[in-house]
Amino acid sequence: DLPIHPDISAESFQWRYCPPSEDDPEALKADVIRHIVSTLGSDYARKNHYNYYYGLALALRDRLVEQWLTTQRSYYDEETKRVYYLSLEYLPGKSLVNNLICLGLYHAAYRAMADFGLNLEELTEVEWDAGLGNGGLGRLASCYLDSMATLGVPGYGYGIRYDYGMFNQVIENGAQVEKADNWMRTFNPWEFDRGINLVEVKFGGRVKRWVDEKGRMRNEWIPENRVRAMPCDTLVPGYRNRRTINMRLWSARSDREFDLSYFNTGDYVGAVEEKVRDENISKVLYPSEDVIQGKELRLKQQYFFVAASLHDIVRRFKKKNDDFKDFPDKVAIQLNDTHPAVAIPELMRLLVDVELVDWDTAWSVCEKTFAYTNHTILPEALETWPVELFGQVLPRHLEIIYEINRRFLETVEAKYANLSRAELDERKQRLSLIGEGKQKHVRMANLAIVGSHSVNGVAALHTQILKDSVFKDFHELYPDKINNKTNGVTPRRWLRQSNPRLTGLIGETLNSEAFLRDLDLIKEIEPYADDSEFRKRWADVKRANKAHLRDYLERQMGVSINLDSVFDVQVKRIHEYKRQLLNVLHVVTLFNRIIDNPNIDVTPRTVLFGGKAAPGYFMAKRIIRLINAVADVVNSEPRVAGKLEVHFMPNYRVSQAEVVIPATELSEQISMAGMEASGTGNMKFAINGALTIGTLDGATIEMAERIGKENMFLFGNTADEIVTLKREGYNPWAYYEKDLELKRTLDMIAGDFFSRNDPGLFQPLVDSLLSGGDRYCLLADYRSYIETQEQVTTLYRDQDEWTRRSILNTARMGFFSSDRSIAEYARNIWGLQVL
Ligand code: B1H
Ligand code: IMP
Repeated sequence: DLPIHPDISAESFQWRYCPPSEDDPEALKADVIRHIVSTLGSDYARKNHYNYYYGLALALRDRLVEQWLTTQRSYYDEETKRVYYLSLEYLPGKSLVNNLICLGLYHAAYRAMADFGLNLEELTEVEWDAGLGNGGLGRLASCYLDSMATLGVPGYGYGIRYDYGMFNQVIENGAQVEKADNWMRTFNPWEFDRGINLVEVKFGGRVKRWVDEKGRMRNEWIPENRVRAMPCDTLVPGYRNRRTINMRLWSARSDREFDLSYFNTGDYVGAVEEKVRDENISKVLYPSEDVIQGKELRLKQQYFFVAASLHDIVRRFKKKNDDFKDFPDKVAIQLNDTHPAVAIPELMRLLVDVELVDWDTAWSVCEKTFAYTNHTILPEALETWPVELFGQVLPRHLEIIYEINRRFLETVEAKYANLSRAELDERKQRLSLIGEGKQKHVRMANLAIVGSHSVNGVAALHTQILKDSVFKDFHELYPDKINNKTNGVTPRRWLRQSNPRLTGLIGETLNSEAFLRDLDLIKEIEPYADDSEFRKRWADVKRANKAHLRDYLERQMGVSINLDSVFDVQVKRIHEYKRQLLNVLHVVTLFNRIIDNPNIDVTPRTVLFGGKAAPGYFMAKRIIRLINAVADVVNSEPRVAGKLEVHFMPNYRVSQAEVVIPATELSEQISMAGMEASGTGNMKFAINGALTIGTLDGATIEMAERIGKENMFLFGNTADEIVTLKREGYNPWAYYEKDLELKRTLDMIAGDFFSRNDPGLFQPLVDSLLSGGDRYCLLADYRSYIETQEQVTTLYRDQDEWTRRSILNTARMGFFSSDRSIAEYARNIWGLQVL
């Protein structure tokens, strides 16, 4: 019989527990051939990967669209409440294997391709990652769509179809270079462009006011410019449940073809230029997670997709309803951070100006419809817009925001009538939707909080920080609004797809694949942690995954890493608060110890880094250069050979994560406590059996509560301790002066040990830690990190115990399925009953 993976036997779980689908390989083969000929206009006799990838993808799309039609019709027939997830970012990665798994067709396709003389795994290399997001926030949106489809939540994802997604990262001379991600260069077989259902979106202009025949004050937006939004649907199947939902991404299309005035004046080129300018709206994803840039184009992107989406939502509502009071019973809208918060004034505009609903009713509809998820407490990432810019792009919305604010501050006055005038004014200033200062600005978070019935954080600690500090005043005002929904990840992609070997072992052991739908069931492998035979098989899976990563890195970057070393991995966006630099300090410390003591009994380590820096983020880019410089020195030093190696893996993205995570033994989650809202990489690693070295931050805390602290490597100051440390006057110099190993490490970096040919290159990094005040307290956590890394080294020598803990980690991660997160959103925020 055919093996699924070179090293998975035909008797394994995958072979036996995938219930046979109705589709046999023969039917699939016929469809693939038909698409190669009729859709691609190509010759099926040419057995190239390109033809067969597209042929197979289109054959799958046929099946997806059939499921989608029945699913959507059932929503209409049952008049169910729908959930709209509005997000400026999605990170689906590749779709082929995911869709095969969800349709239950993986085996049929594997056999079909084998019959053609092709290997399914190789076909997947034709597909490009859909990288329409920065990182965690975008990938979370994709996991949530997967879970909505699987749980049968009537959900829709709305967003932007960027022509250029997240840039591709290339490393040249140790530095990050950004290359445009031209993912649309080739035809996208997963998408349906709906060129006839264009929606008009307006920008700029002015507001016309008049009193109508019934004596009503009317406001009408007279725009300066109109752009059209074209919907492109990507179908998202549930896991083997015949349900399919969709992600609807809007692409900007100019309206100018019909603007005859240009042609009349003979300015043809001018007309085309303006057309291109309009279409720029959906041209490119902003590649920064950390600093809000406040660019006009970004505001236009936000309004563009919000207006088009709300138009669609209202259209769908109106098919079966006519009273807008019923809107919140039929529609829930989740705002993925404040990026789509302009949806609140837009719905007010549609209701009040267009549908002529009275303000109070409209406002009550808004509050009941919207819910807002916050993903960050970084002050520089809290979104604000200069009032002037906002008014130029969205004049009517600015008026509406002012009116929302006027009424809101009135309720604040009433509520705090007992306060002194001065205290009340201060409180109003803090709560106001409009911030004063050098320049007046709209505070999008305040708007989102006031306009929503639910505000949620993404992990328990993060939510507590929102209540206690970032949104303290709002929490006092609305004690029931702020709530927690701890993030989760989909076990379909982050276990079944990325780690077929481990999935096979678990499935075979439990004699069921039900844990892929109900991850709580995975706890049933816990007793096997004490079974030495099982532990051996578990360790074999990890080793096979490590070999797979070694081969991948050999192909991608021409290095061959040591299979007998502990794979120590930090992959995530490069940011100072995530403290990749602390990891580097450990590497340099280890390097020094080995050089000092050639007979030292170390556990061999391979330290792997990956992640993109925002193109304008100087420090993050310099950290990448340091990692590469340290790697150069370490990897070419014969005295540490076989004991320590370091690599920066270029272009970290979803498909790379799928290879790296299952091979990882030590997961680095070392942000300064209180800074990482949740993290989701932390969950993916632990589900795949990595042990975590980490701080008590984000969802790592909740992982520790379930996995048990004794099965993780926790270190460093807690969030409370960091607050105290800073309040009492944190002084990094004190640590530098009293810790000789730390001093030596920093002196080497500042003293050009890693930058012989580029003196001073890393001075800014060391300055940020010393004279710069060390905002993220690396020095305060250094010693505890180093000592905890020593514990890692010691435990790794006891492979059996390491494996036992690895099994316990996986077994206790059931809570972190995105199915659990979505079920909580559905019950507590969206008012849906799920199972
Ligand atoms: C997260 C962002 C983010 N938090 C601004 N904030 C962006 C902010 O384009 N922008 O302007 C884009 C993204 N992303 C992450 O969300 C958190 O840092 C993680 O801790 C969290 O796990 C993830 C999902 O909740
Ligand atoms: P939309 O909800 O209008 O975007 O349509 C999505 C799909 O749902 C359509 O292609 C139809 O298959 C189905 N659909 C749309 N409207 C109705 C309806 O009124 N009754 C049943 N099915 C519908």
